[in-house]
Amino acid sequence: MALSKKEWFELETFAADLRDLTIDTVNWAGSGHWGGSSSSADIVTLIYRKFAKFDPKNPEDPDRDRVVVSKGHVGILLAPLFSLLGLIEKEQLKTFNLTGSKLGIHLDSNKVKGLDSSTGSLGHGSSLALGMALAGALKGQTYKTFLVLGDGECDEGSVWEAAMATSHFAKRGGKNVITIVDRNHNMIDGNTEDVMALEPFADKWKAFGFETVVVNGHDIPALAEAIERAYKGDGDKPYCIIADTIKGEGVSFAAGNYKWHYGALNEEKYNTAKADLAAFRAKRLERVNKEGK
Ligand SMILES: Cc1ncc(C[n+]2csc(CCOP(=O)(O)OP(=O)(O)O)c2C)c(N)n1
Repeated sequence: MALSKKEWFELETFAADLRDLTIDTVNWAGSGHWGGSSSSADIVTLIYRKFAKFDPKNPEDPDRDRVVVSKGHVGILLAPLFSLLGLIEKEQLKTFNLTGSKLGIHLDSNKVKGLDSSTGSLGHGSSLALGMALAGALKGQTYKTFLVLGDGECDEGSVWEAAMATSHFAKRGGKNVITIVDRNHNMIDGNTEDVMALEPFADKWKAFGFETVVVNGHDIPALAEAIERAYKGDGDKPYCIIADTIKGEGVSFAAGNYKWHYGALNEEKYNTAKADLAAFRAKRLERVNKEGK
């Protein structure tokens, strides 16, 4: 699928606004999970703005596509996302992770309209997503369930139990799960290959019965093409997209640095981050202008 220049531009702009509002939220909160938020920003933009049947005006529509962001420590990405979608007041973001706020560091689906699951305890989202897909199939519903995993999260054995079950139950609904792994190569305390080697990662997903593709997770048209294929879902297998990303993408001092898994911004760092993100937005929009049709 070729995105039109207009649509590509809109998606880039949304992703740039999302990174910008996320860094603002990190600043208001005093600290936050910037690294894994920025690496997932293009993935969630494409899910919510392009592919998922999800109407923010009717977020509880029983036929909506479901979304489980299993790497729930990126609540600080999801709250700004829901704000941009019109489901959370921007002012409320200023209370993120403060005592008494509805917006905890890991979002609570009982408090945030439109959020399909409370996540944060890594390794649980895969089973939740599969359960949603199986339940839908039992009820004769055809919705898809997007599952976003962290790569470090794949150290959890429960991810692989659920993966095995997802392909085993493919015909009974498992195939409606679309797995996207944010492969940013870093986790909380180091590079994934140093902490617990994942490679050959794509081969593992293939061996667990998934139609697997590796794609640049910051290239909107390439990622859109991979998601479109998974959404269409030809064949018998569930799909896994390994989105190759950069932790902390867009901010010079954080990009590729696992130490920016979680961090606090002083005024100087905040100003640098905002300037970096403005330049990052301009660079990506320049590509749209050059290559878009
Ligand atoms: C069960 C569980 N163990 C440990 C943690 C603490 N923790 C939070 S984020 C994280 C690293 C996750 O790495 P990854 O999935 O790669 O996330 P990303 O780099 O994309 O932010 C850990 C260990 C947790 N939230 N849940």
